Amino acid sequence: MKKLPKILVLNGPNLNMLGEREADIYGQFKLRDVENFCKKTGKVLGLQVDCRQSNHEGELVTWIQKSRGTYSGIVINAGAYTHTSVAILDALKIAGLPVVEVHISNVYARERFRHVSFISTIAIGVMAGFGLDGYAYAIQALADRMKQFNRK
Ligand code: CA2
Repeated sequence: MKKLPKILVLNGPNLNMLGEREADIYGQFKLRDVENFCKKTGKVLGLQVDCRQSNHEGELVTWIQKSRGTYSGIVINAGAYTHTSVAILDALKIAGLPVVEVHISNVYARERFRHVSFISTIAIGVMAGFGLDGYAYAIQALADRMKQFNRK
């Protein structure tokens, strides 16, 4: 059987707490729902989606470093590390894969410190404010980009 292209979906700190608090900002769904939704979206698009979450910057960095050669693209909601982590930015640069940044909330309608993103400087695009759907849009964007590149 032909192997499907693989997409890595990464979630950062505190996203394991989804559905437990701040439902007004982040909705009522849980991380498990995000991951199942991403896998389902991938299946429809002919992609294998692997999902990981960590509260640790270094663990995220290691997974990103190792993604090269295995994955065709990365969807990342780095949580608060979005606004602080040069280490995650550098790892994404090293991996050299197309990246789509996701935020469940509209970070641009929130505190100013959330308007800054290290990741968006190298992302092909950013989905913010679309809740759970933002992950599906991000996977779709990677699938479209892969099709475009394979045509060339
Ligand atoms: O909107 C997003 O997806 C964020 O990446 C979420 C991060 C936040 O620091 C970013 O500025 C925007 C925080 C995730 C915290 O998740 C929680 C889940 C349940 C209860 C409380 C926080």
